[in-house]
Amino acid sequence: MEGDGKKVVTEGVDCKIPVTEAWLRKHRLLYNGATKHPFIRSIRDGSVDFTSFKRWLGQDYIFVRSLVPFVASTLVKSWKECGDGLDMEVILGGMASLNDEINWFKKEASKFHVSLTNVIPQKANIKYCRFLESLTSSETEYAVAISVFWAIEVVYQESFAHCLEEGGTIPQELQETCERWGNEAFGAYCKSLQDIANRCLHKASAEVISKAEVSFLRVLEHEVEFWNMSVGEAGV
Ligand code: HMH
Repeated sequence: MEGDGKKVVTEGVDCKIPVTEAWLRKHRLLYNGATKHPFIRSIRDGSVDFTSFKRWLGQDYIFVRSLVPFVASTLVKSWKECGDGLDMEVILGGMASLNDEINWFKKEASKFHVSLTNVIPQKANIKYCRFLESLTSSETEYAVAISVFWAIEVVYQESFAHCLEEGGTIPQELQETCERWGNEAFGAYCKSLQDIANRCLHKASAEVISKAEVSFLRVLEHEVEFWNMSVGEAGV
């Protein structure tokens, strides 16, 4: 694993390819697994099972709520590290959109008759939330936290933007869901997070870059497990 990380340092820094770009090239298969999962494909082609969609809705509501403290901890790190305060504004915008998301989940859940008050978090969700919680520590470097935050957001952005691409036949009831994460403004916000991550990684030590890469991979794995869980393939 460490050897892997060192290889990226050379690719990412010496060849002047931004570090996150190097990761995306190196881990393309896993990244595509997270962004073009059968669940997402089924939304895109309209064959989605609504039981799965409702399961995803309830579980993601729980996930988004536990994303908030992680993003808050990243915000604190940005405030401590970044002099001009511009990073903090991007992350603050992210927190504001999480607030909107939580309200949207409530509205959407009532539309689909999903009760959010007694959702039992499933294994994949619990594991993902625990992973996030482990990263809220002040010992987690800003470069690691911001890379993770970018990865979490970009997976949803790419997944739902893929549904909206030409040739898709999304069920009308799910159009709003796809637009929520697939819209251009959300894409621009993910790009801002990626730029911040690249800047931090560019200045980071080999050890921190390696740690950030491992965390990036963990996010992709958790995302795949989260989709699997939504489809109903994972144990409760
Ligand atoms: C599981 N990953 C998951 N849920 C989300 N809402 C996002 C990423 C994006 O916010």
